[in-house]
Amino acid sequence: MSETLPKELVIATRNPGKLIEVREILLSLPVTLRSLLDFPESTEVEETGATFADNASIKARAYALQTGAWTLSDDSGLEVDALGGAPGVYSARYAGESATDEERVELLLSKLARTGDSLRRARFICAVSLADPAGRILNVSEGTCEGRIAHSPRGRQGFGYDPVFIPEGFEQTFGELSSEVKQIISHRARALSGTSAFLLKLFGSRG
Ligand code: ITT
Repeated sequence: MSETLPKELVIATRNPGKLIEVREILLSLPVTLRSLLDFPESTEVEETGATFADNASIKARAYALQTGAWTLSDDSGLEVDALGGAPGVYSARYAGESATDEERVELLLSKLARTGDSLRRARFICAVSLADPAGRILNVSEGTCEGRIAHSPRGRQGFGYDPVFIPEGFEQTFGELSSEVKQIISHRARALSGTSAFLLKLFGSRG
């Protein structure tokens, strides 16, 4: 394990929606939060893993080595039961590499056009991986948010598939619910609570 405690933590994502959510959740940690915007020379890392945890660790390790800093990476996506778990780890590339969030949502809804309410069960999954500056993975935490897919997009909050995801216990989509609600029940919030607990223990044991 690295000799020194992290003073800075790089949130390694190129997704602005994720960055906002991760930043807000980690704000109270005693570290300076950075993003890849502070490292404009960093190059994109290919996600070749079969699972969210594999991809989160591939990105955390690679960006830690590129930036020389403690690095946290999020890999996340949507699993839809009626589609056999798709789009899963391919959530970002579902409608092709350069597609927009709207195009991905449209493709998803078209695949579910004949699927009734009872079969629209889905979940968001997030894995967050933490690497030290030497690229060693020190912690991987996962979180899940169960729900179902709406019949059409609703609301402008959040990002990605949020306008068509209705979390369990609600009738509104994440696009309609306030960001405060999402920041409590989301897959990302749940994964990051594990990461935060790990970091606080690290600070406590060596601070
Ligand atoms: P980075 O790899 O740079 O972090 P990315 O967008 O490529 O950014 P992923 O590979 O983890 O990230 O893909 C995540 C996909 O799942 C992407 O299409 C997101 O829009 C979607 N997604 C993840 N979390 C989401 C959330 O909280 N709400 C809506 N969509 C989400």
